[in-house]
Amino acid sequence: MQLTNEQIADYQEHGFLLVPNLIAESHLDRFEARFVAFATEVVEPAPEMIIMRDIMVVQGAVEPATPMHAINKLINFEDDPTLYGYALETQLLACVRDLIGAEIFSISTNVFNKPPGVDGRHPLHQDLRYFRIRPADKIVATWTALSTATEETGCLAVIPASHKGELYDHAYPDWEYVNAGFFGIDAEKIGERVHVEMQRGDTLLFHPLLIHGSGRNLSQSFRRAISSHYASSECESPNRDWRVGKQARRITI
Ligand SMILES: O=C(O)CCC(=O)C(=O)O
Repeated sequence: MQLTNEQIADYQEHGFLLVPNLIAESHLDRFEARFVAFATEVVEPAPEMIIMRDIMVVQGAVEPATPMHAINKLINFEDDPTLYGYALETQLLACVRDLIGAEIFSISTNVFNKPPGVDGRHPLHQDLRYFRIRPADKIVATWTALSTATEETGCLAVIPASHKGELYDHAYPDWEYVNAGFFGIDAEKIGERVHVEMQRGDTLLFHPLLIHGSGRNLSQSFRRAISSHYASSECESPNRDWRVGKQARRITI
């Protein structure tokens, strides 16, 4: 076991758990360098990988200072052994298995890049909105800071214990610039948000019903994170078998 019984109880009570210093510095360097290589087109994207540009850049509202200032995220890195090394990190898998059981699949992967100079907010949302598999309690997200994440740089904000509620309707927020797929909920009445400040290498584990989002990056540096979702092999989906989906990978180590 990687997590203590107290940590597991904490996760179950609040819907999230911060595990400090989980991933080695040298591994973070490797993931970040690989991400930059993809984002700057030094390396061809792996199959299925998508590199997304910030909406303000796409619409010409800001001129990115460097190519990295144009990118908001990279998704689907399952076919890149370097980045996917994140999803196979020993300590990370141990935490995930402590929360959802031994037989697991990774089901989605992301690198989040929040550059300075753009809006870049991620509205409050629940990740279950993006998944058809259930039960929710057998799915967990991992989000590891690749840079210091503070309120100033646009760290994650969560509504503690909101995972005990329902899956809310999601829609694009009424903001001038919203990145593609960044759906949100009207969470004002649901609870107080708490900012989760993190150091590089810290990992947040969170439940797919936990309401969370992130603010603007008001600093001069990038706020980056690498993330994966995992589901127990016990999960089911309504139509086709999710286990043979393009992004699903059985974890065999
Ligand atoms: O990294 C961010 O700013 C947002 C991440 C997020 O919302 C998520 O992992 O679901």
